[in-house]
Amino acid sequence: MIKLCGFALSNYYNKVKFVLLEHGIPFEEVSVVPSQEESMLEHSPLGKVPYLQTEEGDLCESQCIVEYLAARFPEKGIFSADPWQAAKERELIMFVDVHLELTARNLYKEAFFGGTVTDATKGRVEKLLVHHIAGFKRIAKFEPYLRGESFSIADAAGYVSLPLVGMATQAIYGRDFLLDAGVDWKRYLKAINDRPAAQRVTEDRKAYVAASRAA
Ligand SMILES: N[C@@H](CCC(=O)N[C@@H](CS)C(=O)NCC(=O)O)C(=O)O
Repeated sequence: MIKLCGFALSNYYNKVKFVLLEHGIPFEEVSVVPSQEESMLEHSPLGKVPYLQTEEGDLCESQCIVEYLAARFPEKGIFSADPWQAAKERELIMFVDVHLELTARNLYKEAFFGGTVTDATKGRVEKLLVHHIAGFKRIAKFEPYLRGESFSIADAAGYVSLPLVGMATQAIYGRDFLLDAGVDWKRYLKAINDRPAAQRVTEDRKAYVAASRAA
């Protein structure tokens, strides 16, 4: 059986978990935290999560994992069958993962983990994020889903990462760049929260946070 390795606070772990749950693909969760230990790097070359353990070996990078799942389980229809629709889903995922989340990630140390980020970083991230969010707005529909009236694979990425972009910018700049740009990610989350797969991802994340606080 496929093993998904990582932890429930990780947005990229949750992106893959959402896809597995949404499509009823059997999997086991294995609790792994990022590290630079050789024993970790043997599985995930940058020491990041998630990674997948399959009968054939390990695979890292959430989007590569999603693509693998789509190819291995074609009957699940993880991407739209229409090539254009599927390409537009991939385009949105790229915007969320790379242009928005990866840019905002430069702020997390101070926004979420009690560290500090230089003013130079804050200035650079602000310029980039404002630009990237404006671009994202041109292609994301929010009607109520990213691609329009129907849920798509792009929403697995949006669900787990848009809140981080909003919360990180709120924490660092005192204003939520997404809300400021008219991207109502809170309303968006409510639409996705109807889905049992989303509910499970969120419940597990909250349980993880509660357990960490109690420890
Ligand atoms: N591009 C990677 C990003 C994965 C990633 O950044 N994971 C975080 C947890 S959410 C991590 O392992 N961070 C530890 C590190 O960067 O060393 C993916 O899509 O899987």
